[in-house]
Amino acid sequence: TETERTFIAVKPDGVHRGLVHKVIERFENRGYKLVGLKAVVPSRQLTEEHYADLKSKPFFKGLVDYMSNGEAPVIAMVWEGPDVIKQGRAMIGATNPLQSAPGTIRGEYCVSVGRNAIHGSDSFESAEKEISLWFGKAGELIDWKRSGSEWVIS
Ligand code: DAT
Ligand code: MG
Repeated sequence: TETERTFIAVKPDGVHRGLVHKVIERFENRGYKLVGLKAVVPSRQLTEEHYADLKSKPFFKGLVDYMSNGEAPVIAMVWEGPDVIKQGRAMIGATNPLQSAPGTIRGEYCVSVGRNAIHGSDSFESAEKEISLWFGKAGELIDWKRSGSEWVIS
């Protein structure tokens, strides 16, 4: 739907590498609306919940360490607009950057699955779960109308 929302996060490697503005630029240019944004050093518990479906994977501990060690924050965002969950995943590219198409964020900026710079919700259910996990407090998400949105969404 037009008011569909997804959780997008620039991971610590992407923050170190100065990619925050590149990510925002792509979503903003396309016409999506930013309804939440913050820098967070996630606790291990938050990170483990976020990646709960990967708990049994051999890389899980390393993944949680790197997300939550505080060497850089995670830049957490919620973006809204038509089909944004699926389109956001397409804009990000395949999990393994060596399989990410040129033109996608990972396909432009990354070469390693353990340093793939960005997260995006992979389904409606994940988006709901991740948005409430990272932006659970009242007032953290803003309902607003982008000026000129009638020239972007008909
Ligand atoms: P995605 O981030 O594309 O949704 P995922 O949910 O399967 O991918 O995995 C979450 C993150 O875990 C991924 O962005 C990077 C890390 N990861 C996945 N597979 C990995 C692997 N084989 N080795 C190291 N890290 C991996
Ligand atoms: Mg995933």
